[in-house]
Amino acid sequence: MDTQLLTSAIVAGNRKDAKALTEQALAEGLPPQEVLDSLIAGMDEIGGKFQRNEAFVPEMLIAARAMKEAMAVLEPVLLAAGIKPEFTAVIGTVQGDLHDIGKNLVAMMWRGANFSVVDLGTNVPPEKFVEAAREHQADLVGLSALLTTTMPSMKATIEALRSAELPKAKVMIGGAPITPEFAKEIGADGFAADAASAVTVARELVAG
Ligand code: B1M
Repeated sequence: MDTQLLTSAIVAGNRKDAKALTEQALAEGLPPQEVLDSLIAGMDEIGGKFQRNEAFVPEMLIAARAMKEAMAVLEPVLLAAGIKPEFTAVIGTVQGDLHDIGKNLVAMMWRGANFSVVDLGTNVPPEKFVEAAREHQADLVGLSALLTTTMPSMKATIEALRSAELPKAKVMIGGAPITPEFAKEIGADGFAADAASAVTVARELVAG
């Protein structure tokens, strides 16, 4: 089977095809890692389109849903083959902030890039980020904020993470009011303006 078909099914957000083609690829004996790579390529492609304004939030959500269906088929096979996500990320919207649409998109894109993602939800206090980062030995902690009034919660969370001494946990922040300058000022390791670049930045951060 041409794995490009799988990639295209993800880009088109065609969940029926994504599931059926994943089943077919595995039945034909394609290595599960190759199937996974083709699905990730689809998420990368839709992410690129999103950045170029050729696709928008609904298309991203539909692609992520197709990815989820395909992964439900693929995951048990990957597990049986001992293939698991190399990196773990913890993500949440910071304390005081209930906005989660953008954060959910970032989480979906990270999952699409084969990160294991622990989503803590919204209104997450600093100590909960620390606890989760420690428990899951996170490589990456993602903080989202949509309100100017909750930006200080990001600073408090980064301070809590730093004083908890979690040496491998890199911190990325994002959200509509966040700028690269603010990220630098509060000591974040990275900033991403949208869910697609959140994947690029995450890959750079965990690569060291
Ligand atoms: Co609110 N809200 N809201 N709101 N809301 C905004 C953010 C606001 C700009 C509207 C406005 O006044 N024009 C304004 C903030 C002003 C400011 O602080 N500068 C505002 C306000 C004031 C409020 C309330 C205070 C209103 C009130 O009650 N008086 C209140 C606060 C509640 C609280 O959080 N404590 C409130 C409530 C709500 C709802 C609950 C009604 C709802 C949220 C529903 C939900 O999220 N489940 C809501 C919504 C929907 C919005 C708007 C309309 C849309 C936000 C959104 O989802 N955008 C928003 C106005 C607007 O943006 N047009 C607004 C779509 C989403 C895909 O984009 O979240 O930016 P975004 O995410 C992007 C990037 O930012 C980035 O990637 C995403 C995808 O590309 N990104 C990251 C996000 N997180 C990232 C993390 C990363 C990296 C990238 O790394 C970890």
